[in-house]
Amino acid sequence: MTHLGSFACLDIIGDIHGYAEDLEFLLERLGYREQNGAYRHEDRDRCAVFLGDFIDRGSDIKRVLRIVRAMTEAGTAHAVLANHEFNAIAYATLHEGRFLRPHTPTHEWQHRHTLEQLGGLAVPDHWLDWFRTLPPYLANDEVRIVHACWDPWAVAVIDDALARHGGLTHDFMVEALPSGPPAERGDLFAATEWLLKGKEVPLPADHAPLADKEGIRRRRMRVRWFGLPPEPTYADMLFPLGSTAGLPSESVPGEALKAVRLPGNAYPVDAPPVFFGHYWLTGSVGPQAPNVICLDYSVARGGRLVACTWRQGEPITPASFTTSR
Ligand SMILES: [Mn+2]
Repeated sequence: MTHLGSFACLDIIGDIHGYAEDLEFLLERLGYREQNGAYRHEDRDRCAVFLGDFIDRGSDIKRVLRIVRAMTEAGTAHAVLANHEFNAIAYATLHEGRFLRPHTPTHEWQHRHTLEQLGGLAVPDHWLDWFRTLPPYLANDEVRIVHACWDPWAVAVIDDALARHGGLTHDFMVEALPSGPPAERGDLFAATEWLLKGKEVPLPADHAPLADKEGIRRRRMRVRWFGLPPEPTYADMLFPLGSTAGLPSESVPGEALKAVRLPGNAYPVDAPPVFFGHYWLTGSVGPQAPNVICLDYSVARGGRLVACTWRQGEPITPASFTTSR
C-alpha cells in the first residue's frame, strides 16, 4: 500500500498537460501562494494531490514540471504516476535493442511537444528520475488516488512488483512492457495498463473501428469500472458518456468482461472515495457517483483544469469543485 499519510483537507488536481497558467490560477484560487520556491497553503493540514499527466500537448511543460516537483519536494503536494509519464520513461528505455515504447510515428507525434520543449530525443534523465519516484497510486483509510482506474487486484500486483524491483526501475519497466501479443504479456502489464490507462474491451470482430479524440481508429473501447449493471451492453460501459451511436447494441460477451474483472469487481458503493483523471470529460463538473470522482476536464482541448477539495468526514458536493476557467 502506497500510503498517503493523514490530512484534514486535500486539494486533488486533474490532468495538466503543460498548461501552467491554468495551474497557477487554480492554485491561487485554492489559496496556495508561492513562497521560498514552492506553492504552499497557510493551513499546514492542507495538501495538494496531483493526478499526473503533467507533460505532452501544452506550451509550458517545463514550468508545470517545476511547479509540481517543487511542491512535492517541499512537502506541500503529493503526485501519482500517469500514463504520459510512464510512457516517457518507456520511450527512453532501451532493452535488448528495442525501446520499451517503440518510436513509431504515432508515439513520436503524441510526445512531440515534450521532446521539443525539454530538448533532445528523449526526456532528460533528471525529469525521468523524478517520474520514477511517483507512486502508481496513493491511498489511506479515507481516500484513494489513481490516474485512471482503481482495481484491488492490480494494486496488489503493482505493490508486489515495486517491492521486488525496488521501485519503478529498469527491471520493473521490462516486466511491465514485455514484447509479444497483449494477451501473453502477464499480470504486471495488465495491472499498469488498468491503473494508468483504464480498462478496455474489444469491439466485436465485425464491428468498424471507433475514432478516438485524436482521430486514431481503435478496435477497443475504454470502459467504466464503476456503477455497472450485471450484464452491461457496450453503451452501458461507455465512459465518458457520449454518443452511443455506432456502438453494438448487444451485451458485452462474458469473456471480454472477465478479462477486465467486470462487472463483478466494479468499484463498491461503500468503498472510500476514489479520485482519478485521464478521461477527457467535458461539460459541468461533479462526481460520477458519491464515491467516484473524475477530475480530468480536458484543459488541453479547450476545457478547464479542475480541483476537488476533500475534507475529512464531509461528502463531495458541487461546492467541492474549483476550476481554472
Ligand atoms: Mn492520462
